[in-house]
Parts: sequence; C-alpha cells; structure tokens
Amino acid sequence: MSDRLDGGEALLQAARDLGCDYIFCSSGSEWAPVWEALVRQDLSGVPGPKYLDLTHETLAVAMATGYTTVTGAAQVVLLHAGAGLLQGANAIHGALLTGTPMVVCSAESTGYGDASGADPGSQWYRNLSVVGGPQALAAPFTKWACAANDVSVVYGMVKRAGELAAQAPAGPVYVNTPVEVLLSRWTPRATGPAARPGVSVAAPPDVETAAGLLATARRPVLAVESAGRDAESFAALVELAELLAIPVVEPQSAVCANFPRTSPLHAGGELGPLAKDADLVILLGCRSPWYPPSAKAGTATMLAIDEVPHRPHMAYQVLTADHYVTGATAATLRAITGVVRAKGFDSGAVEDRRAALAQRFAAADARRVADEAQALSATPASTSAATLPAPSSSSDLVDPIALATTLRELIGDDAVVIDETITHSRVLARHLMAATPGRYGYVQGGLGQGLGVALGAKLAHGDGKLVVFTVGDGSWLYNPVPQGLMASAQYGLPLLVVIFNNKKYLSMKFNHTREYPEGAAARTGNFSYGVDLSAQPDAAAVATAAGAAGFTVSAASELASQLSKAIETVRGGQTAVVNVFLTR
Ligand SMILES: Cc1ncc(C[n+]2csc(CCOP(=O)(O)OP(=O)(O)O)c2C)c(N)n1
Ligand SMILES: [Mg+2]
Repeated sequence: MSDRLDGGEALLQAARDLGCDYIFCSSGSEWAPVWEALVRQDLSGVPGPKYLDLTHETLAVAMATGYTTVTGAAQVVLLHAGAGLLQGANAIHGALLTGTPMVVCSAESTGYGDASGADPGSQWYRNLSVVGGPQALAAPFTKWACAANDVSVVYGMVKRAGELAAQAPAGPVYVNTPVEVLLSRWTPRATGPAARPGVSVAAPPDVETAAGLLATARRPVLAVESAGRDAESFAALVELAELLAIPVVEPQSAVCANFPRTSPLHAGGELGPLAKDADLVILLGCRSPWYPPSAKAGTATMLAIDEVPHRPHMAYQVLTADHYVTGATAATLRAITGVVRAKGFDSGAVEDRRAALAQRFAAADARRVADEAQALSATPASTSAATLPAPSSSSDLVDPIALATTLRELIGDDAVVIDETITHSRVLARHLMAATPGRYGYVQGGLGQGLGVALGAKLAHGDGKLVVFTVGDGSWLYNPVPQGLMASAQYGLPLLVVIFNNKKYLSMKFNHTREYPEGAAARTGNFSYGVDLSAQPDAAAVATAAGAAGFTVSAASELASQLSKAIETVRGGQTAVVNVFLTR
C-alpha cells in the first residue's frame, strides 16, 4: 500500500485552503479517499478541517448552515451519490434561501466497473447512477453545480466553488467528484489559501439619491428581513434609523434579529398599515415586502437597498422599487448616513417624528406587557413540592404567549434562539424581544432542518452559550431526531429544545379553512384529514431513549420549574427536550 496522493487529498487540500473548520459528512462509499487523506492529516499534524460523521443528510447540511450563519465562513459537506444529495436537498434548498455559502460534494461513477483501474463497487452500476449526473439534480437548488471530471481539476474546482459560494448572493454550490476521479493519483499544483470575497460598494450617485430621499421624507418607514444577520449591518441600521427617527418594521418574512425590538423605533411586524400613509418606504435586504406580491400599500416612493435586490433563486419577485442602491449592506448604510449627516436635514421634523414614534411604541409595548400578564395569570409562577399539580385539562394547558415569555425570562439575554415553529413564530418573535444581532434566527425552507441548524450554531458558539431550539410538534416530527440527538451527545453539543405542542398541524387547519370557509370540514368540525397529530410518540420518552433528558409540561403550573430544570441540564452538558402542551 502506498500513500500516494489522490483525488481525496485534492478535495481535502481545497477544504484546507478555503479555511474550512469542518467537513460535515453523511457517509458513502465514495469517501474512502477523503478518509485516507484525513488519517494522513492526523498523522502529519498538518492543520486542517475537523471531520464530523453525521447520520442523516438533512442533519449534515443543516449543521453546516447553522455553523456558517454564526461564523460567516463556508464549510464543506460530503453526501452520498445522487441518493444522499436528494435526501440533503431540502436543507440545501434552505441554505439557498438563507444565503448560506457551502460546498456540497457527492459522486457518481464514470466507469461502472468496466473501466480499468480501481473498482468503484457494483452499487454504482446497479443502484446509484442518475441520468444526466447528480449535478443535474443539484442545479435547481444550488447557485452553481458542476462535475469535476478529472483528478487534475478537483482541487481547483472545489476551491473556486467555495469562493463562488461566498460571493454575493452567497449560497450553496455543488461539485460532483466521481469515485474514479477521487481514486486517481493527484499531483498538487498551484495550491494556496483562497481569497476572501470582495466587498461591493454602492455607486456614489445612488448613495446621494438615497440620502436625499431619506433626509427629505416626512413619513418614512423601513422594512428589513435579513440585513441583521451581520452584526455590522445591524449596527449601521441602528445608527441610520436613530439619526433620522425612521420606524423599522420586521415583517413576517423577517428571518433573524435585524433591529432591537426594545427600541422605540421598532414598529412591529406589519408593513402595510405604515406604508399606506408613508411618503418613502425603504426596503433593506427585504426580498418580499408585499403579499400578494403586487399589492403595494400606498403611493410612497420605494427605495430598495440590498447587495443583490433581485434574488436569483426566486421564481417571482415584485419589489415595486423606484430606486435601487446596490452594495454590501453595512458599507452602503454607513455611506448613506455619512451623506445625510454632511448635507443636513430638518431636525425639528425628525424630533417630532421621534416623539410620535416613542408614543406609538409605548402603547404597543403596553399591549405586549398586558398580553403577557394575562397569559401568565393562568400560569402560577411555581408549584411547591407539596402541591401536586392538578390533572391537566385544556384549561390549564400552557398559553403560547406564556411559554414565549417564560422562555425569555429564563434563558437570559445571551442565549440564541433558533426557531422552527409555524403558527407560533410571530408570538415568539414578539415576546422574545430580541435586541441584539444573532439572538434569533428563523429556519427557512422545508421543515426538518431546525435541529441541525441549532446544533451547527452550538458548534460555532462553543461552551458557555445557551442555544435554544423552538419547534412545533409537527415540525419536530420532520426532524431527524435520533440522528440529531446522537450528534449532540457524540460531539458535545447540548441544546435546549422546546416543543410548542398543540397536537396538530394547526397551520394546515388554517389553510383548509381559509380555502373552504364554508366547506364540509368547517361545517362539521371534521379536521381529521391533514391536521391531526394525536398519534405522535411521547417526545420526552423518545429524547430519553436517544440519550437526552426529556421533560413534559402538560399544566401551566409546571412550566417555569420544568424549563428551569431543563436549562440546568443543558448547562450541565446534556440536551434537554421540553415538550410543552399548549392551549392552541
Ligand atoms: C418538508 C416539508 N414538508 C411539509 C411541509 C408543509 N407544512 C408546513 S407547516 C406544517 C405543519 C407544521 O406543524 P407544527 O410544527 O405542529 O406547527 P403548527 O401548524 O401546529 O403551528 C407542514 C406539514 C413543509 N413546510 N416542509
Ligand atoms: Mg403543531
């Protein structure tokens, strides 16, 4: 046996030169050459990516998404053939929606065992081939997909793929690295660290236009979905909004904390009512401001500020923009703020607006506090050991607002919340009151990714940071739960999982009734089709069987004490799954 270098080494060298911290792998028979290269890396002590064996493709891809969401740096994901790629497709599509850069590789065979040289194994001939190659499968849900058809191009193609993934709009790319290619001898040439992506800078005339519109607007409103993913952009938005007293809306389509919910300038989650009376609407990293898409509210001038306003992955998008300012968010906002400061503005009008917005915020916040008090009034703060909890009935189940509020109070300001709830997501966003970048992130795309995203975020944050995963009972069932809990234990990634359990797909019931308000189901109350989850397994028991700690809250009186115990468990290093039964 010789230790000659092959395609596996070329792939690993590309990952090293891309600065990857991790390789997230869901195993397949094509990856022995990479495992060989990793063993050589261990033996030589050469610094390079660490390797994680993950037992489901959704988990592998979603962990990469969670990790990169925190660090910003693209990672490599290895899946198996077309089959593993298809199983990972849901999460790769999610990465495309979130703009998460990553390099996904899987393989095919080029010789099917008839070619001279290494034997790929009969499974590639019998079971694994895909007409058109796996890159054809990957193309619709990646930024770019291609095959490395010769070992001499593996290194260059994977490295360029990583650079391409990081360029705006950032997203997943796919490289097919055939088995025979990975097994071929490789002679390294021209290797070296990859370059960081450049920063796109908005054109000065566009910045001037934007600054002019902002400085003269009487009733501006700004909508933001994702700009706060980057802490610098979050800070730059706060500076601009505070300078001009601009109300900031985080619509339902917002996917992360973008602006402090505690700020008097935070104007909630409904753009329509404010836009209707506005003279200027600013869309900041806001890809879908209206629904229906063409139903723009009001007659305001529309100013879109975004690094890539037209999302190439969207089949249909109506921004209704009058002006585009295209450039990296933080730098663009700072440039606009600079021009506004230099040119001046009507500070009297701005101060009047600031006072009015503060009043509006105080009223909205008083309503929030009242809603919380009412929800919590059904939830005694604690139960003494001597008092047995009353048998649960629907009346003493937990109100979702009480759960969101109690969670906020118990997890502390530093914790991170990854959310995959559906009908409860607005409740959570409103009551979590995220005030800092990274505090809150919503999982985008199909269900089942959240556990992986949360584990990836925990991997990036390391010990000391509490990572909370909030999830609906239906969404939890879409997650690879045993596989995720296995990874949590194996790699020391404890999470607090909180299941918002209404024993149903409530969102499906809402859809059904919206479409058939007077239909047979609405008339009879028979929602046994597509909604009912009463047969779901006991989530706490499943968690316990998989090595986590399981908690069940079926009465409001138990909520705070069980959540506290669960948080202690997580701080002690073990994942805790808290299954909370809700009133709705
Ligand atoms: C992969 C995938 N399959 C199916 C769906 C459709 N879907 C959207 S929401 C939902 C139900 C979610 O149920 P749950 O998490 O309990 O939330 P609730 O509706 O009760 O608030 C389903 C099945 C989806 N979004 N993704
Ligand atoms: Mg549900």
